[in-house]
Parts: sequence; structure tokens; C-alpha cells
Amino acid sequence: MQKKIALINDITGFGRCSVAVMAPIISAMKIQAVAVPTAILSAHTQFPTYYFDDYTPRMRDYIQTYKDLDLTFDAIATGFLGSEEQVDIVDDFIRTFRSKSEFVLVDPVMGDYGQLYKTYTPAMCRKMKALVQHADIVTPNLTELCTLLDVPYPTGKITLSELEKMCSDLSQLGPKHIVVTGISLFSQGQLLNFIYNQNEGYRLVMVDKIGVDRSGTGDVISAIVAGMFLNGHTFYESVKKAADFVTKCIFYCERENVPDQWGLPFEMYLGDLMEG
Ligand code: PXL
Repeated sequence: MQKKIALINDITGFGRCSVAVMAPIISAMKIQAVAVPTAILSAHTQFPTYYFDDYTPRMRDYIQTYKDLDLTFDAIATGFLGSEEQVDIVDDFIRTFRSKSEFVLVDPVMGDYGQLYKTYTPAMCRKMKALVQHADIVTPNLTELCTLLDVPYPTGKITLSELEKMCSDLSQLGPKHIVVTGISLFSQGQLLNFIYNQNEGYRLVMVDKIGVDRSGTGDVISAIVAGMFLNGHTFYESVKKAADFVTKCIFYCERENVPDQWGLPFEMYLGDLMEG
């Protein structure tokens, strides 16, 4: 029986992020993607102008269909959430559907480079911390990891034992698998992906840092991790596949001068994700 993943995320037309990226990637992995929209945007928020339609008031009715149909999801993946109420709705979704799911992946999209996004209020931070406790897999960057643990963002370099301690603390709250993505404070010219499995310790995946950060990279990573893991690969293999895939896309961008805000040209390499 084919599996399905519920994707609770925004739908953005131009700029390759969220559902527009995650659904095709998950489909390439032969899994059905079921979108639960949080907002509809014409272009992502890194562009100078975009149309933004908050879907919060319609989410409960939308989700009610799935309750009425007694649908089940093999996995649930959440991304950018725009309001406190949305976090509550997602919390309810997870409580309703998780018993029939193999895992819940929460990408706690909250900030970057030591700063929270402007939309992120202290109340939302508190709610995100509560949501993360229901997750089996979390994919924070270093800013989000520090925020979830209420520790200051490091000023200089960071050590592996500090990262291990932070992941161990986070996993005490619930998540069994954590990948801290794109850490630049570890080694110059490289980005570290720190992979932590509860009660097993850590493994590392290093990638060369090439060019600027590109929007939607986190969504590509969480889609590949969710799809690979649901298809029976280990968490390490899933993250490694995601990191290699992103690197390939970034090389393409550099070669073809793809504008930074246009996201990753994942379409060029979807074939790499097809197996079996
Ligand atoms: O995950 C990136 C992302 C998702 N959704 C929206 C965004 C962005 C990044 O800027 O603006 C609407």
C-alpha cells in the first residue's frame, strides 16, 4: 500500500518553498503528499513584494474533512506557522492523527543567524516549544535549537560536545531524532549538519559552503528526510541524501547564475530521489 504524508505548510506560487517543493519531492519518492495549507502566497516573503492570504480561519473546516473521512497519514510534517492559533490547530491535528502515524516531523521555522523572524512573538515561541514535544523528528538550525532550549546563541565557535549536550537536552523533551542543519560556526568554508539519535549519540555530515543561503533549502531537506525515513532508511542515510541533493542543486545555481531568491532547482535532480 502506498504511504501518505500530511504536509502542514504554506502554498507559495513563486520562489520554490514549502508545499511547492515538498510535494513534488515526496511524490518522486513514491509517497502521496496531502497538503494542509497554512497560508497562500504569490511569492515567498524574501521578495520585495508578495500577496499573502492567511488561511488560519479556514484550516479547522479544511481539516474536518479528513476527520470525517477517517483518513490516516503515515507521517505528518509541519513547517512555517504564522500565528499562535495556527500552532494550536497543528497541535490538534497531531493529537488527532498521530496514533496511526509512524512519525511526526516538526521543522521549527523560527529564525536564522541568531535572530528570530519578525513574525515570531514570545507567545509563539512558547507554543512552538510545546509542539516540538510531540515531534519524533526535528530539523532546527542553530538559532532555532538555542531558542527552543532558551540558551543564548553562541558568539564564537561551537564544539561537538556542546552540540551533543544541546541535542540531548532537546531530546529529553520528546524528539528521538534531531538534525541541526547548516551550522557555520564549526568550521570555516563548510557547513555542519549535526545528526543526533536519542540514546545513540551523534554523527556528522559536512558539506562545502557555496555561495549564499537560498530560500526553501530547509523545505527540501525536511521533505527528503521525511520521505527517506518513511521509506525505511536510517535517519543518518536520510540526512546524507538530503545534504548531497542540496549540494548538487547549489552547484547548478552557481553554474547557471540562478538568482538567490528563486530557491533550489530541485526539478533538475528529482530522478536521484526515485528508487525501486
Ligand atoms: O521555508 C521557507 C519559506 C516558506 N514559506 C514562506 C517563506 C519562506 C522563506 O522565506 O517566505 C512563505
